[in-house]
Amino acid sequence: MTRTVRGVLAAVGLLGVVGVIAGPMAAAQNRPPGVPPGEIAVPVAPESNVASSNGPLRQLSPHGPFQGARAVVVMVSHGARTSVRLKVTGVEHAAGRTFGAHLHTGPCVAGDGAAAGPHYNTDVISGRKPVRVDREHEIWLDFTVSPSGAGTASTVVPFAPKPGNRSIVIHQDETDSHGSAGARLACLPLSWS
Ligand SMILES: [Cu+2]
Repeated sequence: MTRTVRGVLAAVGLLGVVGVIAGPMAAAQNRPPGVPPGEIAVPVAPESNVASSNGPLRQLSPHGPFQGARAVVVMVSHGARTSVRLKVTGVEHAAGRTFGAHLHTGPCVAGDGAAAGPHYNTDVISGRKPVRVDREHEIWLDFTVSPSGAGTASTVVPFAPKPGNRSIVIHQDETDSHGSAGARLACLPLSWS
């Protein structure tokens, strides 16, 4: 197993998305013929795709509550099913508040909220009409900040987002039924190919 894969699996475990990889991991216990003892085959690729990102949030609003905050996001796709988990830390002064968060199509550029583009919507990307805007067709990760200044969110969607230089954008408000969540406050880049 490469260092990269081990790192990603550690991050996945940390975030509690282990259920997603428990199947393949369990399968690996039955060593296929030809795999020497002491080596573990972990069939993560090609049927699974893992993308992750971990670091300081980039600020999209000059005096937003996410100055100095960090986030980690892990996205695991199995065929047409994708699990995404987000954890934000370092927002003690916003304890109790709920923020909207989504996967957006464009990159995460500090000071430029528009660069992130619209929500990643699987109907829009695949040209299906009418476009449905909900948590089944977009990746919504709203979170509420705990007293210790952390927030987590997870979602499972029935599609696999296409690769690109994308971002998780955190908004000022909870996401409403139309997918709106107010001003863009911060973002975390999420790129995969
Ligand atoms: Cu958004």
